[in-house]
Amino acid sequence: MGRGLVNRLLRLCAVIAALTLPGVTNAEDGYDLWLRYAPLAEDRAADTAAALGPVLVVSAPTPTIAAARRELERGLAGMLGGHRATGPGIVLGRARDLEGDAAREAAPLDGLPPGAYRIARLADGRVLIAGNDDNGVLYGAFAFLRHLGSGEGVSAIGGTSAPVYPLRMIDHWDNPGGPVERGYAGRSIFDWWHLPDHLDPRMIDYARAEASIGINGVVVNNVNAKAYLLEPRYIAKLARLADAWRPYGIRVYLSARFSAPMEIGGTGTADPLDPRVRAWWKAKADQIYAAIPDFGGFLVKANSEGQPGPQDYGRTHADGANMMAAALGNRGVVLWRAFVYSAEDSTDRAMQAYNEFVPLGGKFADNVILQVKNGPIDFQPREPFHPMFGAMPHTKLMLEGQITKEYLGFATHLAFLAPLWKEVLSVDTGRGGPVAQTIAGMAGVANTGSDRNWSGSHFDQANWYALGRLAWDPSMSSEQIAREWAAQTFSRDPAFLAEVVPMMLGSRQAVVDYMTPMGLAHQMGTGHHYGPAPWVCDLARPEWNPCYYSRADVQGIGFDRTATGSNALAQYAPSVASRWRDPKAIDEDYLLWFHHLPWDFRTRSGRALWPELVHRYDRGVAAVDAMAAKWSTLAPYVDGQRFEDTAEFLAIQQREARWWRDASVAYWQSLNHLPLPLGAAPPAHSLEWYQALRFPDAPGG
Ligand code: GCW
Repeated sequence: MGRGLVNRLLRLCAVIAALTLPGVTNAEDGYDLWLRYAPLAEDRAADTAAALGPVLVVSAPTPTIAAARRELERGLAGMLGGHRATGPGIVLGRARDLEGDAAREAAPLDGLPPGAYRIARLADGRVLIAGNDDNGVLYGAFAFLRHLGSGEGVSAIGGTSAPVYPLRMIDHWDNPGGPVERGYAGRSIFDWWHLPDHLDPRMIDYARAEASIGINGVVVNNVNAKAYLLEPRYIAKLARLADAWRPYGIRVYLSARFSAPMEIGGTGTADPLDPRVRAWWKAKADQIYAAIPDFGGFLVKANSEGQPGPQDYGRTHADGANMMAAALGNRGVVLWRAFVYSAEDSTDRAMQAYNEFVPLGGKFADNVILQVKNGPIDFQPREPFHPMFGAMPHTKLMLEGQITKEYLGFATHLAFLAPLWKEVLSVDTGRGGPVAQTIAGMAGVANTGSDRNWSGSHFDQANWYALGRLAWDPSMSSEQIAREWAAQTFSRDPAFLAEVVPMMLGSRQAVVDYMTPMGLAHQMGTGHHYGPAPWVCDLARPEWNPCYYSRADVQGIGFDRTATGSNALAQYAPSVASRWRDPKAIDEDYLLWFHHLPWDFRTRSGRALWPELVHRYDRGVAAVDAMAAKWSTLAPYVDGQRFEDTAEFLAIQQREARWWRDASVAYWQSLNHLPLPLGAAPPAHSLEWYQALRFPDAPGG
């Protein structure tokens, strides 16, 4: 019997078992995300109902406080099931509006940043949810529901929490016509056509989801931006969204095309030092602020991948960013992307952003923040941290992560990304502490779309969730994030969590192993980035080719970024570079990122490099098989629809992990002519078979 059939039978048995168990609803489509507010277990619901009473709002009912109250009522109604809350009430309000015992309990909020909240039990048994501003009240309400929803009892819930970063953003790469660049969850959720006259109610659910994880800024359009989004008709549409999201603490931002003054303003140039251009941006900003008084600002991709920018006029990135920052003044910020690499420059691509920006350190206006991808190339399954972090102490930087899985199997592969971001946030830059301490905020490239489940897969919702939680508190562990997400999204049953949390935590490493083990990168298919294509070596620009990154030949594999090669290593602090300089001492997860090595190089396992690579590919494939097997046992805890959706995706992932492994192994073998290590399975097909595959329908392009 084939593996596929066995898996299907196992799943069928599991579904039948689930249908016979009480308490598991049979079909959920994932629309409710982690805000399902599923009923608590019977005795917990009874206890909770006895411990909680009506919501008593002590502050003026601003739209934000009203939203907090509505959410609490909705969440409690769901989680208490048929029980009525008959205990002491829930006091909800801003710290400064509280009196007596409640005011004393809220004192720890003093001096904390906007958005901070405190949850406490008052002497009379009431629960206090206090914020130091309206948004803090809202975040506190969501936090209280999150704790309950994760399975904690009322008496265990309490404490103070404040966001670590003021900027907690989601960047949409949505094109106004509907397609989403690198989007794998359907079309854009923004209905520009019907705006401003009609607001899709989904926009409110969207705002609830963002607020529940602390997101406070949303860029609504692709960084490969169209100028016309800055035209008055679009400003009116954006204003409607801003009005709808304001109660949820969300400010709207626009990706701005640098050449907009030429394209829609008739300035004839976009030179940032030209007075007409400066006046145009100033007038544009004024026009936007007249419609959206709390407009967040502009996100700009300039002089990168064909986008216009200040260098078209011989000016620097600082000239361009500062010009736009001056137009915004103290009303907003310019998020200037550091993802630049030049069409002409033959320098190692991994070094170009650092070379471009670090000399400009300290030259950016106060309201400019450089948005830097987590690694120096491009959202690969694993990269070392970007060397710009810590290298520009006089300029603000924020970290950009990619929630949408452009290079990690699209929405189909199960890969929980908190460990990827944590790896970067917690690494010591050698220049003023870990990355988390060198940044002013975090942004995540969205994975939302028109799919009912928002994210294209149920488990990809976890990545959206994780980005927000880490932007609130980068010290949270991946384990804690996975646990609270899974409890709210699927089931609070400890037996379920004991299985699903470790599965999530290991999932990203599995992708690294079957796609690009040991520091390999960018081996994906041209353009769409779907599937393996390590053999591609004939594209116009060197750094578009997978072979540019692998440098594989008959002798060896890997990119020499030490002093004998590109010396990208020199962009890191000496303490970091010294950890990575020696191929015998480097963390082998980065081995081939920094070193070109012979196929017989002895790795730490004792195996030579070639068998070690094959071992890692196999380990990745085995990990996916294990995930699928594990999931097949979890049907009793999950509704039928989401169980089956996930099972089918895991089956695809099993197939595609093998494809990645086999195609890669076949290609490396065609170069090194080495036999497979003992016991390793030969690729299922010839190299030519893999090379002939075409994917005209791959999404996200
Ligand atoms: O990862 C690459 C993507 C492009 C994207 C670019 C960027 C929006 O392949 O689709 O463009 O990065 O981050 O600007």
